[in-house]
Amino acid sequence: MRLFAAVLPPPEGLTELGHVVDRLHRLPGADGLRWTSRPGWHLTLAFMGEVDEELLPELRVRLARAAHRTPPFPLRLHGGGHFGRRALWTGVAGDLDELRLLAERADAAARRSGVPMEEHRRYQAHLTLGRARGEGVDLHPFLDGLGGFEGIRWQAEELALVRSSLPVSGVRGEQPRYETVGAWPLEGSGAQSG
Ligand code: 2AM
Repeated sequence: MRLFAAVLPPPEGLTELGHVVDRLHRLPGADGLRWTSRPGWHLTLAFMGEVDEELLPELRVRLARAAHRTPPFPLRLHGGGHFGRRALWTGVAGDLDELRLLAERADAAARRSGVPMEEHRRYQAHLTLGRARGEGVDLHPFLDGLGGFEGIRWQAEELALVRSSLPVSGVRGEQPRYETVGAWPLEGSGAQSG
């Protein structure tokens, strides 16, 4: 199954972001983006791709350990950003060091469980809001619309393992379905350890 590790913002944070994205939908050019489905909004920590079922027990144990070592930490959704002309996202502020460390631990947990992980890119925390349907989509109006966005502050308290099922229908705009298949509380004491 196709899996990734993530932090899931709380419903209040997502509702608030939803109001901002509603406004983006009304901007000219909004049809040029495939907007991500709201129930699936997440902050990816580590993307694993297809994972062999037989690796799951060990993966779960190792993700639990990663969560156990990480203390809860504050985050908020913040502003906007983009990857080239392809992806529009909202960013994150707060304890980004702890978030990055959790991402590294989730990546290491997967790797040590035997999941062939891609080479490390610099971790850029983001929540994808839309992807360009084609070339030449101007993301500036949407970035402007996200510019002043400051979400509520919340406490990241859980590491989630999410299953992504890709659409098979071929219907235009259909989104992957996301299902949380595991969640472990962050229960570190705050002293950083590997
Ligand atoms: P994205 O939002 O920037 O596309 C599920 O697909 C999640 O894993 C998405 O948040 C996606 O990030 C992230 N992801 C990271 N690397 C990926 C890859 N190679 N293929 C698909 N998704 C990837």
